[in-house]
Amino acid sequence: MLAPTSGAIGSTTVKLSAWGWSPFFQQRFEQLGDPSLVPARVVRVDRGAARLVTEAGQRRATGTVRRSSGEDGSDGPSIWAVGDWCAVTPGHEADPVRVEAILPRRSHFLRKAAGRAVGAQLVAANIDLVFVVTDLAADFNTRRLERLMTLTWDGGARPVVVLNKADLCDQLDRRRLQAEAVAAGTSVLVTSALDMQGLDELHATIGAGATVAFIGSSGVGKSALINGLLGRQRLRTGSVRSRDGRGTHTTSSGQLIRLPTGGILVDTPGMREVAMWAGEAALGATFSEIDELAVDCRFGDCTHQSEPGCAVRLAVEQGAVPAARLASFHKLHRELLSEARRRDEHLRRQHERKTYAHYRRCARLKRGMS
Ligand SMILES: Nc1nc2c(ncn2[C@@H]2O[C@H](COP(=O)(O)OP(=O)(O)OP(=O)(O)O)[C@@H](O)[C@H]2O)c(=O)[nH]1
Ligand SMILES: [Zn+2]
Repeated sequence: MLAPTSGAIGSTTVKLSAWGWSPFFQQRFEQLGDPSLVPARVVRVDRGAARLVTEAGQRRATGTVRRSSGEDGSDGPSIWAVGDWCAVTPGHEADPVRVEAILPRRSHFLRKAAGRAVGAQLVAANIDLVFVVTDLAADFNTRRLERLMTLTWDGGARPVVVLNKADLCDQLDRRRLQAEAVAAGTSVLVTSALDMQGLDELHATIGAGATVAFIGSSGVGKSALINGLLGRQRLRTGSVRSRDGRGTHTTSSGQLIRLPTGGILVDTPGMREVAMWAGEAALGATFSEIDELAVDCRFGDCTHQSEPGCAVRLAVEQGAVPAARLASFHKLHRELLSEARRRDEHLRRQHERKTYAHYRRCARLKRGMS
């Protein structure tokens, strides 16, 4: 063995198994065959710089990955993300370490690259379990559940469905059955973050050393559940602002947080966009025949509703595509649009709060000076 799972290199001793180190990664690490390196996990990424946990404590890393570590000598990952396991040069507390290689990932979650860039961006790596959260009130929608579960499987992780806000629901059994019907073998948990109900089951689902994340629409109670798991106010769940009773909050940039009962939480706002992108991809994949026909629509951004020269509606008129099929395409499209709108609203409120805080600070400074 090149690296023990626990040992004292510096003054601190960290048990890496508590951070998710497992035989899978141990084996990949040993394949590198370099006794001068130690394993480390990326616990935080801020503007490209990484914080890693090693057996000797936390270390910083900047710069680039030195070499690839793909299986069979193929190219390995070259840009780190929260959750990545790496092989690094051991360093002293204040010195940054050098990341020699990123170990092959067990799972990875992508989002559309930001701004005008095209392609995918890695949001988080090596997540074992994803809690797919929906609420038992306004958000409940089995097709969305299906979509988020598929996205989780595709990323390489295992989904667990969480039906939150049980306190607001008077048809619990019906909803649970509906969810179980689409969950097909995946566990379905019922919770109320408000009443701290079902949190023990949530805890029990997370094995020691398992890395978990939460996805789901805005306002379903992900932050409230996370606060419940942490036993403290990790993410600020805002006061109720809008008339539909949804709160607001802010999260820090991507990081891993140890849960008090074992397990590691991936806390990154990027997971929100992972779900968004999956929605768009699902639309194309689920309605591939409509996607193909749309190439012949006169307008590139045709919505197949009332535009002239629409090849999709023509196909419906000619009986090549059932009208019900186009109707469900429109329905899913509307759902995705409203999810996007909710997300934009969330970002707008966040921006507003920041600006407001800035003005208050300025005003305080001015008062202090006069
Ligand atoms: N009645 C009830 N309200 C809840 C429950 N869980 C969360 N809420 C409320 O729902 C609102 C949204 O909760 P959040 O935890 O911020 O939701 P979120 O999923 O993190 O939302 P985003 O950050 O926008 O993605 C808040 O006002 C919470 O207090 C619950 O179990 N029951
Ligand atoms: Zn069209």
